Amino acid sequence: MSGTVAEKIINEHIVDVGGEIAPGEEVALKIDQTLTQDATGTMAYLQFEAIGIPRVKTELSVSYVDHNTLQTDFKNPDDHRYLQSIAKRFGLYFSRPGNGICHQLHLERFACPGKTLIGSDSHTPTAGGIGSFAIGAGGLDVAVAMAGMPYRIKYPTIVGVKLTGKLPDWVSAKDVILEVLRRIDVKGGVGKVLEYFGPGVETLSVPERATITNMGTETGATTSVFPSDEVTRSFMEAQARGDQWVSLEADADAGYDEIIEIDLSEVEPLVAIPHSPGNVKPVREIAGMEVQQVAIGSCTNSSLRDLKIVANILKGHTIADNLHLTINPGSRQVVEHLIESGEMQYLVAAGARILENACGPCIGMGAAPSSQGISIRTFNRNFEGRSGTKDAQIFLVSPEVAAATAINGVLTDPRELGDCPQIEMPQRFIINDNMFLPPLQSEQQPANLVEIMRGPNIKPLPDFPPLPDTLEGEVLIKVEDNITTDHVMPAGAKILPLRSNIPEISKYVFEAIDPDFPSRALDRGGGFIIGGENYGQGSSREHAALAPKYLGVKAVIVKSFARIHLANLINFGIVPLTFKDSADYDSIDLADKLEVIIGELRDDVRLRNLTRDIEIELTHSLSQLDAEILKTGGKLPWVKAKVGK
Ligand code: MIC
Ligand code: SF4
Repeated sequence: MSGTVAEKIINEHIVDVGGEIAPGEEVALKIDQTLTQDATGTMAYLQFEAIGIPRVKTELSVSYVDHNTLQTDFKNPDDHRYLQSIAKRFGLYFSRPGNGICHQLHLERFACPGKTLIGSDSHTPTAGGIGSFAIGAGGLDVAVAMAGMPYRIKYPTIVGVKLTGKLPDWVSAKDVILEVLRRIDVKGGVGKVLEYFGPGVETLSVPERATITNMGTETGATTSVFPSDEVTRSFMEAQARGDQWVSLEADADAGYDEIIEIDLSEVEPLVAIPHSPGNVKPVREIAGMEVQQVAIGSCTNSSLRDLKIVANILKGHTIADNLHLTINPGSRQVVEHLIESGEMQYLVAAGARILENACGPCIGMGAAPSSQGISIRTFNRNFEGRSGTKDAQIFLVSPEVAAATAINGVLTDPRELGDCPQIEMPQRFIINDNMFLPPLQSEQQPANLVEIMRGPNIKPLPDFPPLPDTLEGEVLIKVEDNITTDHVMPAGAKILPLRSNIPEISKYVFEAIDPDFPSRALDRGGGFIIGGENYGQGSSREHAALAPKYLGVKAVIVKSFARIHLANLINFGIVPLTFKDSADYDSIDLADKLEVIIGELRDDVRLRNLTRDIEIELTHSLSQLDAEILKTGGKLPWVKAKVGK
């Protein structure tokens, strides 16, 4: 059967088709690989333990540590110890802190063309750069996949992004994905896969492709994918993984549901301005703005290619007096190469602060900007407050723009710097896997003797009772469009260490918008959240569902949802409902008393606003299985019942 790359991988992995195979219909996919990171991982493995399976059933599962790397007290190191013992006990690879950022490492060492991967991190589609079908999911969905059960997605619409031409000097992969975001914005990808094709593809290396698929997440897409071609083969050979390469291209007669065309030779340096990755402008339009910080790194732009270009732009310069420059390399392999080639010296000599191989400032783990600071970052998200400084302004750019800005002290279009340095990539990467602890083989020490190390920060999961037919309570908060999971459940150095302690982390729900929310929710015995379009965009963190659940949130009623958050709400027994008529959003206010009759969640749902004495119709996108899971109280009790049988 002819098809696109995405169709080929999906069709090869379908284990169950809900109805017919058509966009929007649910299909269940066999999952070959999983990944977790530490900020979502502790919860995912607590859930995996609760399911009660003796060993992961995937081909490969990796537990990375890259988010919670500040060790200001016992909490993060205790969680890391827990993760290490879990990996040993249940048959996973463990990537030790300092090894690097999960997505960069997975691309280098494990991702394979044609394989399915789900990860408890929204930027898991980074592996799409190598031709893997890689999807971000909540931790519980990853736990369930590790237990060998399939992962359900709505069969996506496949958007073909046709690349022609070749990028000019000073323009790079980040500008390509910013161009995509400029065109389709932060919800233009919902329900879709962005599949890249055309003659421009072969001009991009695998890490450049991965920058593009990584930040496809910001469009709301289910995933993004590139074909696996000779460029992929060379990358895998250079990583000593040539034997894992397979060719994977769309057939000549494959049809895309929609097509976006990008002539790479026409792309120019772009910037996403505060506070959305979709607010994209040419750098030249706002160049000259004074900057207090430049931060280079993150899973979008921390590959060897990216840091080499930065090093060679900075060579012989000193960073401007008015700013500081931080650099987080994506992996230790990147660092080892920069040391070997001498390029690390250019970075250090220019005045860069070399931070650890981890997410770092991207998730507010240090290097917060100054008050009202302007920070130019190569990252993927510029949501308000995410940097750790509420009134900072974050601008997202390519490594070339970041380096040029670090030299000039003002936002700079790098084309002003004259000739673009040329970089040389190694034929073979330095392979040193000593920061990965491989899974125990069954003939080694029996895994069930491995002691699981639980620190006092790890609290048991809350209970999830079945849902009644009618939900009652008051409106606890009413929010606007594009609310991110960073709004619902903030991250940063202070809150992230509480990820394995739901009662504690719940105290910060909606902290930046309405700090009284947690106490009000508990006081009122729970209730409802009302929101606008694209509610829950951004991360995969299930805490944005788990913590509101703990506070008694019964349903979230909005104009539309982002994909991963919608799944997380279902997983934790919060009913996700949408207005049948968006205008009804205006007929509900804070503190209104509501009655929502959900019944078995088969059909539309009636909402009675007791305060205003009106009734409105709500609807939902729940499959029969979703409805069953919700009524049981969420996915954990549902899976436990299944495994028990
Ligand atoms: C993010 O970039 O927001 C995170 C932190 O990586 C999250 C995961 C998390 O909240 O732990 C994500 O993107 O899924
Ligand atoms: Fe880490 Fe930032 Fe990437 Fe999230 S987006 S995985 S915090 S580097």
